[in-house]
Amino acid sequence: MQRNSHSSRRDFIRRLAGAGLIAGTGGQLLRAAEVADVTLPFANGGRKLVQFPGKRPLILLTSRPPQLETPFGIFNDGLLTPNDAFYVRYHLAAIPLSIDPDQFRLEIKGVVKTPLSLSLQDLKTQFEQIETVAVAQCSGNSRGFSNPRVAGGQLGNGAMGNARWKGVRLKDVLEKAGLSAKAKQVSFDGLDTAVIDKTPDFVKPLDIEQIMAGEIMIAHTMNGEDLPMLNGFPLRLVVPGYYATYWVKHLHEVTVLEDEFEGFWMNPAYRIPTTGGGFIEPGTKPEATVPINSLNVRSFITSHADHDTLPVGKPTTIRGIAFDGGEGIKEVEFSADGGNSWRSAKLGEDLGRFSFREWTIPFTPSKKGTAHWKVRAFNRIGASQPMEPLWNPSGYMRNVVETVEVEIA
Ligand SMILES: Nc1nc2c(c(=O)[nH]1)N[C@H]1C(S)=C(S)[C@@H](COP(=O)(O)O)O[C@H]1N2
Ligand SMILES: [Mo]
Repeated sequence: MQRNSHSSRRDFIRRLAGAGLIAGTGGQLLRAAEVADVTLPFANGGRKLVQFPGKRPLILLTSRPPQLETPFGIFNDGLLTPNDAFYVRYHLAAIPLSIDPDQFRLEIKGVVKTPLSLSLQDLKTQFEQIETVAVAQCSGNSRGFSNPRVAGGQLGNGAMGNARWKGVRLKDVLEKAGLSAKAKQVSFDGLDTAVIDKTPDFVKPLDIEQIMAGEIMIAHTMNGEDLPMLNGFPLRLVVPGYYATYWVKHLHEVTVLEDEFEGFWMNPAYRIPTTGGGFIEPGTKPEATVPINSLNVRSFITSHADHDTLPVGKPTTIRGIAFDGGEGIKEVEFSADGGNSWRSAKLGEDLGRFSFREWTIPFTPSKKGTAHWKVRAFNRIGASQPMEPLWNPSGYMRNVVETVEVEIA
């Protein structure tokens, strides 16, 4: 839908006109068309494929606020997730549906020497432009597979995506405003708001030290186009290697703080147990928690899905993706026999340590029957994935070694 900021806004509004199903968002109406039924592979996994403005048909979790998951097959089409296929997650029902890019301003305030009010033009002309390919993954991606089941959006594996983000360093913008020596954290607020007063506004903070490392970006461009409206037009925070809960969309207020930020979306929400890589004994309560932070290691087979049938004796190529929180993927192994024996896969093009990494392996099925294919990845510091699923009460950070069950005929 994006050609430039103006036409993207017009297109968005025009597309609202012709559609079917109404997905209310606060005061305004967002219309989306129901396309088909799909089933995710867990109890109550029946879903609709629904087409929202600027999006191809995606798996509907909730319409108010919009929560859409990417159909898994799309991850086999290429390493970058197309903008119109990228998942959507909001917490608050009053989301912006049209934003005038000429009027839009990003405010930098709090303990700074000079508060700034930056237009999109200012951001694109006054600061060095940088690019990073990075995976955005929801903390609760794959939550629907949790056993015992847990509360929260029952997501399959499609609440993730990999994009080439372009924008400016958050660090550069803060330095232009002039940081106080007392600065401890920075908080980020987007234009979406709650419909009910009692619901806390979605605000997330990050530590100054992390920001000063220079990787965190205020992004205005995604895969060469304006951000889609539903993915945060016109600006979003990109925090490479961190769960997407920190990647604040429609970012319009950046506040430098002397104290630690305290808010609902940091506590009690989005916390993980301090022990066991964020996991505890299934069904128990954590003794202590910390805010969720870096992505753990994951890998998937994308070329084949459960119940695919393959002819015995015929060579094929198995393909997939792997990623982690930024150490970088070092090795991917594939097992055709349920994890008894493993072979190294070939890694594809390296788009950077925060990106999906492609892997492929040639394989010829040698005997008929049901086969359990598995894949596991290792990062550069030797971290990998558990053979059995691990658990926490919020269903965050699932990274079990995935299995695809195929029939060799
Ligand atoms: N303004 C705003 N930003 C937000 C959120 C939100 O509710 N509002 N949700 C966060 C969460 S939990 C996720 S997983 C990602 C989803 O990004 P996407 O919709 O572009 O896929 O946005 C993050 N940024
Ligand atoms: Mo999320």
